Amino acid sequence: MKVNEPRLVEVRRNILKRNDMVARELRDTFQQAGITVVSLVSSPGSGKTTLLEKTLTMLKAHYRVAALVGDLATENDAQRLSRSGAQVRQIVTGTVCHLEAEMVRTALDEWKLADLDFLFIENVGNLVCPSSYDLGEQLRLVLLSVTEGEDKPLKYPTIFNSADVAVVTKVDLAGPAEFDWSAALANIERVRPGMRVIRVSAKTGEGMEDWLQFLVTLKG
Ligand SMILES: Nc1nc2c(ncn2[C@@H]2O[C@H](COP(=O)(O)OP(=O)(O)OP(=O)(O)O)[C@@H](O)[C@H]2O)c(=O)[nH]1
Ligand SMILES: [Mg+2]
Repeated sequence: MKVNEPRLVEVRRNILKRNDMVARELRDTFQQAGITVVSLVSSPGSGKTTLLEKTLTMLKAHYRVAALVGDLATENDAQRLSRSGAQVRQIVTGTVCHLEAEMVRTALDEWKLADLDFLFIENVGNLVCPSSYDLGEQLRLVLLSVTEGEDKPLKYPTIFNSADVAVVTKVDLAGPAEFDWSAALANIERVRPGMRVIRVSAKTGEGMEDWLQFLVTLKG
């Protein structure tokens, strides 16, 4: 440790190191179980749960699906997702603004992962904290709704950099929100060159076929 380096920095570094170790174990476990694990990060209210509600319902016809969902408080999102009939568990984080690998491991403790095809993990709505915490997922999605403004990738580059694919949500509202598609796509490209962008409206169903096809392709 460097002289005068605050102790807090060291504590944080240790937490992240420990998280990475647990995440690596989770990734191995998921791989051995043959389960595809997809996590979702975004700002609060950008449509994670709504997209998952539709996704679980539609995938359930052909795949065994489940979800974990993190929030500081309430079981609301788990209740919404449970309506799909999928196995769902809420992780209540209290004051913590992100999910950690250990929380995921504990939540999955009694689950038989080999009996599942897909597990979705909805992170706490936040564009900052979740970016540093690997959850052992195969794919991380960052959602950006058309009502948030096109500049979010530029303001929160780390979350876009730590994700694999961007999903632009609520596209049914693009017109009324005067969403500037070319600016948004250019901003994503600027912070994460080559990033794939998927466009959906969980409300109207626009783009949902492509989205589901993308997920099915992930399974190989
Ligand atoms: N018009 C429109 N509204 C949407 C769409 N998706 C979600 N919403 C609305 O956006 C609001 C927030 O949606 P949620 O799915 O709860 O968002 P979230 O990202 O899960 O929110 P947190 O878990 O609190 O971070 C709700 O009022 C939804 O009905 C969409 O595709 N179109
Ligand atoms: Mg939610």
